[in-house]
Amino acid sequence: MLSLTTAGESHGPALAGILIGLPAGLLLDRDAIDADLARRQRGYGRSPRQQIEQDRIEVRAGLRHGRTLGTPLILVVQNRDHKNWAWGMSPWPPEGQPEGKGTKPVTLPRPGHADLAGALKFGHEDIRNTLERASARQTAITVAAGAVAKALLAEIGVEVVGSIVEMGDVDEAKADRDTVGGIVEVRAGGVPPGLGSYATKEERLDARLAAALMGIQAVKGVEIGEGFALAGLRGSHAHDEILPGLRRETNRAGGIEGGVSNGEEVVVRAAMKPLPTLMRPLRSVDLVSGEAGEALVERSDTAAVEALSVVAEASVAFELARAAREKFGGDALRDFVAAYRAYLDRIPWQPR
Ligand code: EPS
Repeated sequence: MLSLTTAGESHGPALAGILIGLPAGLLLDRDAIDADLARRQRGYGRSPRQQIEQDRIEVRAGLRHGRTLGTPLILVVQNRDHKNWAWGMSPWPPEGQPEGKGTKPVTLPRPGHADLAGALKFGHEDIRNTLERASARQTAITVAAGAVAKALLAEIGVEVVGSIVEMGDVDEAKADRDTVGGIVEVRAGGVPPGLGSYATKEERLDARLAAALMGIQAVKGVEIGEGFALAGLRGSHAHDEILPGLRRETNRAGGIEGGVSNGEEVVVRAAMKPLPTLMRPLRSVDLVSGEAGEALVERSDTAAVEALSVVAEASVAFELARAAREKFGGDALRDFVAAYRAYLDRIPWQPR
């Protein structure tokens, strides 16, 4: 089984991920991973933080001479901004006067952020102890792991691409010191039928993709194929007729029926709310004094919809790779590919 565990605070020393279950022998291209990390950082409306960070992947275990060993892969991305928070985010602060950023406790939670719920849940008096991990900074590791997943999927001809469907007007919002959200779409071509299962709800591919996308910061809605629009259609217009050669003329189901991929393109969408850190803050309450006030104002993105399209692409790729690994197994990459080919020999379906 493929699994990813991540760690890291936004302004801490580094972000890390441990990816377990990759077959041995998979070639990983450092430039391809770095290219995805750079795509995530670009985009309209990003904060000045992105001029400080220039994310580069470091691999600390599980890779030798560019190929996976079949052992845990440790991915690391350094936080260049950490030098400005060296005392404030130090695991063990040095003796002497606190200096730099992050020394003053944050006590005014931002509506829409994890600030209030996180501080109450974990008993944090300084909201920074919540917001640092809740931050979308950690999606850098999601993207690195997604790039690895895409390399595995490429071995069986699966390609995953994210794009923007809709986005608010960034220039206008920035002038108003406000933020905007948007909608992104991920399409995966070449996905063979049979990934995921209807046997239990945990195995359903649509449920897993929805959880993966909903797990990304600021995502408030997910749909598969025509999603919400299907609710208003008649059955005769909502499904994809099966034609000779097992071809379909429509793909309203978004490539998934009964929680299982059906051989059509997998299509998923995610809706992102406007980011909750506002330069013109909303009303809040100081958690220490109990007095009414205005929420924390921090450097923030006006929009991160382009970044979301890259993170969503990575998240979908990871789930599809996980489902493919379950279906085709393989300690060695060649076993994985051989099982895929044997399966294609058995079923009347060919990739387009
Ligand atoms: C984020 C706040 C901003 C974003 C950050 C996510 O960070 P900072 O407070 O350092 O300006 O830039 O995103 C990233 C750092 C990143 O690499 O995507 C938040 O509160 O979620």
